Amino acid sequence: QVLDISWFTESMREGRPVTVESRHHIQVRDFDALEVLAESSEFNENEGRCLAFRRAASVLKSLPSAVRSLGATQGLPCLGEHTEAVIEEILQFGRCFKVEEIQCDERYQALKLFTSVFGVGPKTAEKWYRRGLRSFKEILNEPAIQLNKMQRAGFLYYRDISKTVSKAEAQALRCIIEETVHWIMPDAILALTGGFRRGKEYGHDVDFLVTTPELGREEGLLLHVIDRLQDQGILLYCEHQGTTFDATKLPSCNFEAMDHFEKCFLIVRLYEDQVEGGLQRNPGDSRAWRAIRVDLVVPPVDRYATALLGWTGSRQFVRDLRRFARKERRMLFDNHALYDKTKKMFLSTTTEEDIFVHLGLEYVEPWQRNA
Ligand code: 8DG
Ligand code: MN
Ligand code: MN
Repeated sequence: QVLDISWFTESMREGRPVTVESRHHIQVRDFDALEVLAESSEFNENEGRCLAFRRAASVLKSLPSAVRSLGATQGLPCLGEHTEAVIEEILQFGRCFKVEEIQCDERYQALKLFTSVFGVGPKTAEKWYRRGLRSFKEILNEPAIQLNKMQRAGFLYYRDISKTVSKAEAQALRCIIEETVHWIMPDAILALTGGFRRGKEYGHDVDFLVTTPELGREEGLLLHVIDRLQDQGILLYCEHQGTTFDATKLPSCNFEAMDHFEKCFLIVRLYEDQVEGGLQRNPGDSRAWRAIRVDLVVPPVDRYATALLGWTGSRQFVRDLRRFARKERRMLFDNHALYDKTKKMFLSTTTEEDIFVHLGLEYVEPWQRNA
């Protein structure tokens, strides 16, 4: 089967971001193989190669149907020789030996396991691996290892927060957060962001944006929300970061840069009876609640649109869009602002649509941003 990809290559030639609809997430194997290669490159600090594999995976994901012959990938952009070789092998043998080799590699296995803990990044994981540690048990029994507060929570709630969050659970959390925020400030604005806004059925956490109709009234709101969750007895962990936002700064050129808005990373308790259809469970679980990771971000209202776009993701889509803005439009944009380098001015953005208009792109719906 040969795919008609002319529309696709045309739009890619213009440097447009790849759009991927959420329904394509059911397709597997080739993307999984590329994800293993991307991850392994990340562990080896080869960022360029890591991005190349992720970009190739998102191009494959965006195709209207699965690749069944090598001919079908001819002319597709972003597929380097490594990726071509992987696809060829999978098509021919049903598996990729390089990928299997990585999956059997002791270092890859350890780093993957360690970085699956909330609060443990590749650097810490590497440090533990170099010490000869290979399992959670060894880490927790090693007296010389000092876990920080986030990592302790990561281990404590590991079983719960490493299992997926369902749409129904995200919806239940939305109700809890909404009620809490509106109890404090009835006209506050709350939006569900992240993967669930993109229509995903499952996620690893639930992300929200909170702001106020008038600029400045958001100050102090998040701490109040945190207090209130604490009072309800459902706050299991909280890391609060104050704002370091500077309105005079130009948007970052680094496509990976995190934002400077006030935010918190939480672990929240969700009860069975709050979720329609019940909780996602591990076999043998009998508790009436589970722990869930929640992110709350509070941009000032005049930065709401850029913040919403950034936090809706996907990471890959936003990275592509920023690249397009810089390379094709001489514009810089991040979660804080959109800046036109030719006109040397900030462009005003009230809605996400405004951002696409400024970039000269057709609006891309959240559910099409699953690259
Ligand atoms: P998932 O939770 O279902 O795994 O997917 P997700 O919702 O797309 O991923 P996420 O890790 O929860 O991040 C949501 C988006 O937020 C993602 O595109 C990256 C973006 N993001 C920012 N700033 C920050 C930040 O400071 N920390 C994190 N973790 N994500 C951020 O724009
Ligand atoms: Mn998320
Ligand atoms: Mn998140």
